[in-house]
Amino acid sequence: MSKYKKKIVYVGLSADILHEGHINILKTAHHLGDVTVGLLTDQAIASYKKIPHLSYKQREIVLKNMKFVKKVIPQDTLDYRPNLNQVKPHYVVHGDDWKTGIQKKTRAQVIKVLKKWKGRLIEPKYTKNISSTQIKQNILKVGTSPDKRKSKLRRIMEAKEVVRILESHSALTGLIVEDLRVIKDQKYLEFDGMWSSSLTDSALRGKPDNQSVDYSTRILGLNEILEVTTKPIIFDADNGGRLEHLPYMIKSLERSGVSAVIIEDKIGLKKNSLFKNQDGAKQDTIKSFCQKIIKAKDTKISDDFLIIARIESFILGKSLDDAMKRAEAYSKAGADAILIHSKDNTPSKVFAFAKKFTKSKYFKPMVAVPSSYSKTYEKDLIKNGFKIIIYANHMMRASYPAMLDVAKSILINKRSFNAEKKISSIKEIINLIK
Ligand code: SPV
Ligand code: MG
Repeated sequence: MSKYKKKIVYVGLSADILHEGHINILKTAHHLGDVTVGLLTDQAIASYKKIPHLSYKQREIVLKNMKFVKKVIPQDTLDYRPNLNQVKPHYVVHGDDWKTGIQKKTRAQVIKVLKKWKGRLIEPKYTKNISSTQIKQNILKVGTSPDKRKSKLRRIMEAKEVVRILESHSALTGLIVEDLRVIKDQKYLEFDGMWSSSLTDSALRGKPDNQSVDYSTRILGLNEILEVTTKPIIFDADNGGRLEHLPYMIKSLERSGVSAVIIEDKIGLKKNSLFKNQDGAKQDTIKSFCQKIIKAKDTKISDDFLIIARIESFILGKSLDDAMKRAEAYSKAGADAILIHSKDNTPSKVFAFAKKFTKSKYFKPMVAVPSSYSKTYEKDLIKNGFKIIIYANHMMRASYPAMLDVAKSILINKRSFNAEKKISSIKEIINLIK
């Protein structure tokens, strides 16, 4: 045994998919001293890239059993400084790939904080042609299992400040949700999942949003989205239909890997909630709607599948008290989250609801659908306590005017050339799906 105390070496890792590049880093770190891995939590990872495939516990087990690793501690933020200030390592080891890109700032912070105790940053050369992000892309191409997909929504809800959902009515729109990534202000932005909307599923088939497109047809369409994506799906189930039929729909959705179903408390011939005129639309009694929630809860197999109750009180001109009474009752009946809907062009009613409900002992995560109050920024929804934001119809609304415009242009110009600058080239479309 050396009489000198071993040096402390800190390595921050996600360790979702371990490859030779990580082994190289850990080996280098191990040569320098005792390795403490700061294992990035789901929250820390979700702040700059996709939520990991494996849970924190699963990733921790792998690392704890590696010979190069002495200790594993959670790193709750992408920022290394809180952990470094505690551990005060002699060395931090990180691949040199973070000199550019989204982690550049993090690197600068590490160098600065290490100076306080004369610690050093060691940066082994990045192992070429291997990256876990690339491996993950390849795995995602193969697909996912229904259980993995289903559990993702709950995990994202725990890991992220807010869950951003975009409407998807086709496999192609599903691919947009799946693949689109934007970096703004050093932050990595993406949609977390898809909304299967009754409105756009109906419009796609040239039918009104009044349940004339049945669940079986919609679930068949959903399968095409499931085939090419891995992100979670929230299904708009209108009012869930008859109590006796509800279990079949719940079972089909859960079997497919859908993460959540939203059931609204309206009865009678269904009308879209954003119609100005809601004459004839009725709200279910609290008792009868709670029976639906209980039936759905009893039917589902896994805790990962969420039952979300949607309150239509504001749509039907009812009071905040009515909405609150319902929210508490639905929560008691077992709803996992509450969607409070409104067709006003300001969020004042849903925010008034949120203010009360966040203080209730029956509080459950809240869902917003800011279609009519679209000027509202996500940050304000977050500040008011909303956890899930659904952009409920925007892919359909984007495609229709674009198609109409091109169709008109062809008619007017009697050739397609004039429309070409507005549309994808044939090459783009061919290359879109590899
Ligand atoms: C849908 O997208 O079908 C919805 C949301 O249910 S809304 O259109 O606002 O009713
Ligand atoms: Mg709907």
